Amino acid sequence: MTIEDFKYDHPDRDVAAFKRAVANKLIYAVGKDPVAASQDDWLHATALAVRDQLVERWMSTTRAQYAQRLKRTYYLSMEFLIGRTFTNALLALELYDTVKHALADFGVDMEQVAEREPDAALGNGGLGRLAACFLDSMATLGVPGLGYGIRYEYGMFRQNIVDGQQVETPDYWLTRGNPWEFARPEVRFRVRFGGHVQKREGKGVPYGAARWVDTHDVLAVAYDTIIPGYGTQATNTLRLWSARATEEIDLSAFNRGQYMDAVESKNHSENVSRVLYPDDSTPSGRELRLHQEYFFVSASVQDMLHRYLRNHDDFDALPEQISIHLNDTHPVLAVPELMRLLIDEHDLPWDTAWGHTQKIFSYTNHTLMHEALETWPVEMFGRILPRHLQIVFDLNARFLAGITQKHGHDAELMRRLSLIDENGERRVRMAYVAVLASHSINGVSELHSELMKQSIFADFARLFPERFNNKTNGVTPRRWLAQANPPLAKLLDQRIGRGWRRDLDQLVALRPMAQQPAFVRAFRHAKRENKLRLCNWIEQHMGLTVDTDAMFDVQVKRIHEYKRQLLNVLHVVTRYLRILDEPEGNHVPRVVVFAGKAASAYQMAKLVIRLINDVAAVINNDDRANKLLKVVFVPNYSVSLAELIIPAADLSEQISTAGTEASGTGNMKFAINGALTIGTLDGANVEMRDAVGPENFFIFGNTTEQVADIRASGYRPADYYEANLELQRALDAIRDGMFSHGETARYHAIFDALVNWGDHYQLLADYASYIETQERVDALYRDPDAWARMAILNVAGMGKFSSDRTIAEYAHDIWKTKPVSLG
Ligand code: 26V
Repeated sequence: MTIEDFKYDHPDRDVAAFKRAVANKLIYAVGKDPVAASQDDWLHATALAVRDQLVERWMSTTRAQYAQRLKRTYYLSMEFLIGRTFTNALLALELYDTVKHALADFGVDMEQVAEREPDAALGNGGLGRLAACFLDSMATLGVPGLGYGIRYEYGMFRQNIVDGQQVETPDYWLTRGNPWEFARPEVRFRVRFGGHVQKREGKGVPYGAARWVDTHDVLAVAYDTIIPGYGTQATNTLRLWSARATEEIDLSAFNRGQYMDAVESKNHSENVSRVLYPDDSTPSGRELRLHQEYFFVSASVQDMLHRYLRNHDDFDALPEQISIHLNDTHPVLAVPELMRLLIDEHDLPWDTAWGHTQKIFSYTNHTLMHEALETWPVEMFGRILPRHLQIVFDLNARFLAGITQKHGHDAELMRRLSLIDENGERRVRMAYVAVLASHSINGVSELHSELMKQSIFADFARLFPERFNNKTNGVTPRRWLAQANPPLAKLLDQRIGRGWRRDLDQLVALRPMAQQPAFVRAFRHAKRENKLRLCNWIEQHMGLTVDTDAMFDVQVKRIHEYKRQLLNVLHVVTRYLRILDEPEGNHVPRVVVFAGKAASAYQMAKLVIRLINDVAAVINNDDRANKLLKVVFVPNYSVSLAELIIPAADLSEQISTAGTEASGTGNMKFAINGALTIGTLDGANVEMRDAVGPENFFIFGNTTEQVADIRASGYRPADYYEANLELQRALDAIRDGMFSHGETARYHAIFDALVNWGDHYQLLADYASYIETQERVDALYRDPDAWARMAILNVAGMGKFSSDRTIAEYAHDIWKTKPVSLG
């Protein structure tokens, strides 16, 4: 049979055809009588019908990639923070109105149904969401590739706020099944752990080759999701691995009558893909995490080689055919895994394998925070992955020998460059393995890429300057503008056409419109609609009434000391005290919105959440102030909530200590949606300010250099506390129980961290500048048209911050991939 003879029902796209498709899915796939169908059933049926529309694109993309023998990029990431898929797919397929009408004919409200979809929250924050934006852009640009990750059964925990405090509950997102994925039970690879290593010798066996024996094995089973491109037939694939026991149950144990033991060991193997680690600040050091990392990269690399070998019979062309990108160090084990497979299983000599490896790998660093840099104890590494430890040791020995040859013996330099940290318990430095193995190492903003070369990778940047480069992050305008902000998207379509979805630079056409009163009015109207939508949500879900005309001042992101939510709180408290001082004063009304999760073991971050909620409770219930100031902590921040909150913001808070936020991507999402930014010269804020003009951007605080100088010359936060009476009052109010019913112990740790224990992130040093800048923000807000004009100029300048631009740079500079061409 040829493909031409293969007949099937091509899914039509009109309302009638779509109604039939949904009806068929409801009955034959979901198995529900329409009279008994719930909203979840309708969602499931509709999702399956929508997915059908993606399959042909997917198959023709894959076929074309093969036919054109294109180089593929494999994007390895422990996290993909996808969020919902339904609305995104409808927009990509331009089926939104069709499906809405089809469902309306069944008496089903599409928007309500869409709200039922659980987020795929397979990530912590910035790094995971970036991976999701990149998949979208790769599909849209036709970059041949695949995202590889883990199909966690439990995603990011759900955050409940109980008595003002964070309480975590598990996020079992697969309860009702996942209509978007294709299970591929036949695509499975054996992943081995433990055991020991034997030498292999003999004819044709390369020097150093080994056999890895007596291992505990787990199977990795593939699940594929189609990632649609926008304005193209091209798609991308996200392949996630799920752990299965190698045997259904251990029969020998079973026969001995130890039924529970047998089943338990099966469960144990399958734990590998059970749960996302919800900490993005400190590596847990837990063995399960190392198992997860190796599990998914081993399956992925085996899968790549398997695909390559389908149309090659040696490895000569491997570097021209594949490129592997490491999203931070979490997938770095792919390096020794590729080496192991090439040498031990395919008999390549070490030097050939290493030459290929260095051409294939590239690596992105996402944080300079020392405590976030991954290292694994040599003891644990060797116990779980004995062969990989040998390979890392060999790499290290060869690397350091080469250095000695070139630069002479320098013990101090060796100590600094070694892949093994020998200070105290010996540990493998994963970032160094990544740097050594990669031909490209990039940071995620200009500032961060520079700091990376001066700090954590200083020695390597001197050795291999040509490897280091910058790729400033971006966000997908499909989700973060077209989907999240229908009122603004519609206005843009009317005034500048629809092209901005695929070419965000077209937003510059808005620049002259900032001077057109009619456009300014329409722009303000769109913002107001988004604010109303958020007001309604807050009213319904939190029972709080907020004023739509107040300035919506928003900080939503993970809770971290370096992101300085506390600085924001200090401003809120200062504002509150000013209102109490001068009830009749001319205050600009504000609604200050926070949202974000704290890692469950991060006590200080959790205390910050509690403080925000306590401050909110006091201010919101104080009739002297609550017309002018409200504080809202939106629980359980997620991609879906970001899509609701960000378009409603007037002011975006990007206030990390300069030099600490690698890039930020929330900052971009806000500006694209017409918020003004108050921020430090940190991460991508610097480039955003340059893109929109400094006169349209509220910068405050010390620069990276000033922060470093202050630290070096002995920072004394108590001096700032003594000198600034308003700061002192705000801090004293927190310390003395104004927000904790007079309970003075509750926030002592916060007061002390700032005033007495060194204020590591220099909040007090930036406080005065922050407050003064907030006053300028207020002044502008008093002139709503002037505010809107500036916001328009921000939107107009954001073209650079599309992830399409970022991915085009990766593809051109690093991966050297050509887009697929679809007839
Ligand atoms: C770090 C760690 C460290 C130990 C193990 C578990 C774990 C899991 C996740 C992470 C990620 C931290 C790095 C991160 O998310 N960086 C953020 O990356 C964004 C995308 O490049 C960037 O915009 C943010 O500034 C940066 O904080």
